[in-house]
Amino acid sequence: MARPLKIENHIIHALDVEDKEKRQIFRIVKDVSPYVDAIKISTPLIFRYGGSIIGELKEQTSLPIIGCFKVGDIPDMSRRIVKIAIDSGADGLTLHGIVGRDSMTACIKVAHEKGAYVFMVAEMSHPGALDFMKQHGFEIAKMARELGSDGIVAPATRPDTIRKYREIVGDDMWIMSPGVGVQGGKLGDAILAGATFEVVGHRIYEAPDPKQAAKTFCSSLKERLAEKQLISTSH
Ligand code: BMP
Repeated sequence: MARPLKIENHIIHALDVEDKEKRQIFRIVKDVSPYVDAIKISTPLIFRYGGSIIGELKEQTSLPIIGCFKVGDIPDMSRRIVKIAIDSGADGLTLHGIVGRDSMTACIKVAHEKGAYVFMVAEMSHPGALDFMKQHGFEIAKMARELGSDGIVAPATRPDTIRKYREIVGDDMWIMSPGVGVQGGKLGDAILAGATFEVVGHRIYEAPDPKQAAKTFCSSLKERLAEKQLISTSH
């Protein structure tokens, strides 16, 4: 059974550190865990260390590990990717909604059978998302809701759009919002617009002291939310 994703700090750390040695990676995970709600890993870490790294990370933290593999193949392959990622220890996964309903249905089915959760990417945070993806983001979010996805991914770099995403998915789905920090998103903007979690990568793992960086992100975000008296979005 997957580790539950609790909403406490509203921050997910993107642990994109395949260039580091394992002992450094484990140190970061231990240090940042009190200040974030989940650890998100991506494909480069798996290529470097293999799928067993997920289990090793889980020995360092009690937080859930989200495999940000943006699964987006034909239904049969998508299902197999989701299955093997969860069997390797991933508690949650990201899926690429743009590939369509049949693949997403297959992913969600196997993830839920195995007790894991999924975030469907509706719109990405980088400028290239404006080429094709943004035009379909709201439709993808609607599909995510209809298919029973647990959450969506929407950009912290365009916080204004988050309001519309929240309207579409309702109050009971998570919105994970990447793009805070190096991509230009400002800490707190996405949450104040309706996101559940903001994703922070570089600004934590590349900081001279990742623990201090995570602690500062956590307290700054809490202060900002307290100013606006925001009540946590529950799942
Ligand atoms: P950073 O805070 O260092 O920019 O990291 C952002 C993380 O969020 C990366 O792991 C990236 O793959 C992920 N991400 C993103 O930046 N934009 C998206 O639209 C979707 C993502 O998963």
